[in-house]
Amino acid sequence: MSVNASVLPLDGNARAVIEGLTSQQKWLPPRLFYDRAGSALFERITELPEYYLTATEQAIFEREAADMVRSAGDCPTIVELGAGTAKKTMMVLRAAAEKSSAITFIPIDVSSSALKVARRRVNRELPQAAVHPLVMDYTERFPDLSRFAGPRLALYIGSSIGNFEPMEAAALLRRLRLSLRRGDALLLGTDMRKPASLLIPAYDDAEGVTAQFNLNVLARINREFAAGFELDRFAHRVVWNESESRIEMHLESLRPQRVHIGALDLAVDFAAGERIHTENSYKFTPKMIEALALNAGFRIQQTWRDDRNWFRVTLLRA
Ligand code: AVJ
Repeated sequence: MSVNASVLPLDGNARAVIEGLTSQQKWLPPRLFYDRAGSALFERITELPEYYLTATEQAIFEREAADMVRSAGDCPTIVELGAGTAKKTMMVLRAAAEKSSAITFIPIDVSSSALKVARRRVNRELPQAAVHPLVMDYTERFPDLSRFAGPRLALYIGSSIGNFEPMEAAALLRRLRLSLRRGDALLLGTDMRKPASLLIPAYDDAEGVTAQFNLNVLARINREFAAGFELDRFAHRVVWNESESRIEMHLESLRPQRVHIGALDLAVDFAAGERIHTENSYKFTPKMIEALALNAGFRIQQTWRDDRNWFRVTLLRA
């Protein structure tokens, strides 16, 4: 395989594609799912009957948002990591707006199309809130929040933290902790461990939307890096990894094949049955949440859950 021939510095996505597809165990980072098409597919996933996560967390927020904001205390600045279209966030924002006279909402996401929807939604439903969307990859760097009034409430919901391995997740929250001040708060949403018979369908739905979402990462590499992936030569695979407590998504090559990635001057060989590991989605126990919080320099203040105990929202205090 050859190296990139261009003299231009490679951006983070290009570097990830090269690193991931030239590794022994091939992988791609889950943030690559979220281009315009992928963000739209993710929105469809959240509406699938099998994908219980969104509706379950939504129900927790519907019932408890006022209590969460009461426990968090006065927080004029609300910052959300991986905000997406900020649908679930509205309930927290509304409750916060009732307590603080002026609130500022800073949604952060890698998807600019999703953030446009978020901004429009907040402007329409809560015109008194100031919105400052930031298009950035929060795994690479963190925004400077010092110019925004404190205390701050950070939101990291939807079990997005579940995409990271335990060490990375702790490092990410530690970095978040450093951009906050002592006394600031974090609401963390986590999908809880449950039987594989419930987990697998959530990631392998009958309609095949999650399969499309997974395969879209190859379509994106075709579009953005002039690659020649043929999508019908790969299949969506879902694995429950019990010992690691995570759902894994893979793309399996259905035959031996070579794929050229023009813009990266790269040729990638696949054996039949070889897989690209595209996502981990950790499923938490209370102990895992506790370890994560303590590792990152937060203490657990309060927890809210749904009636089935499938999902939790935990208030952490910096
Ligand atoms: C947005 C990371 C929480 O892991 O459940 C949905 C992404 N992947 N279906 C998840 C996802 C496949 C989702 N997170």
